[in-house]
Amino acid sequence: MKKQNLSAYDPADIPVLHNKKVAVITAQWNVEVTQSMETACVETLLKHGLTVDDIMQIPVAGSFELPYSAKHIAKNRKVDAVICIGCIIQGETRHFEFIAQATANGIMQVGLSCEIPVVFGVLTTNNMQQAMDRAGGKHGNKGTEAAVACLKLLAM
Ligand code: RBF
Repeated sequence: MKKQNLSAYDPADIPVLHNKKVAVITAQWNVEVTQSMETACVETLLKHGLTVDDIMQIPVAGSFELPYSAKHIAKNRKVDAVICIGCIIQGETRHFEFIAQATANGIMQVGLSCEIPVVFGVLTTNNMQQAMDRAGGKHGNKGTEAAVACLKLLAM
């Protein structure tokens, strides 16, 4: 089966969008990873018609805070979509499974309940190397992919 890697997307597949407001919420745990994803995400949104004023960048403590803040922004600010960026890395304890599960479920629920696109740009990796490989390394940048997913949903 063909591997899905939207980092190498065809720009022609994505319409240029105007007057769309997007919030990019970024967890600050493993910030070297999430910062790189956020930058790639914002650059991609800017390439496809959004302006700096259309993009709201919001830092939150960790990935566990992403669902609540996504819901808060979706309900209280005039945004057309929310992109959640985070990086959860497996440690010695079971925190990984609890945080990853809650974050994924929570983000999905916000999208369904608020009825706007809420994109899951959260890495769940075994180690830092796997995370770096996906944040501008050999597996592309999942921040770019989150932006592409968002733009495609906004164009639906
Ligand atoms: N947040 C992340 O975004 N990525 C992590 O890898 C991560 N690891 C954590 C490990 C432990 C043991 C704890 C207690 C928290 C961790 N968090 C992580 C933070 C979590 O998402 C959240 O910000 C805090 O639990 C406060 O609600």
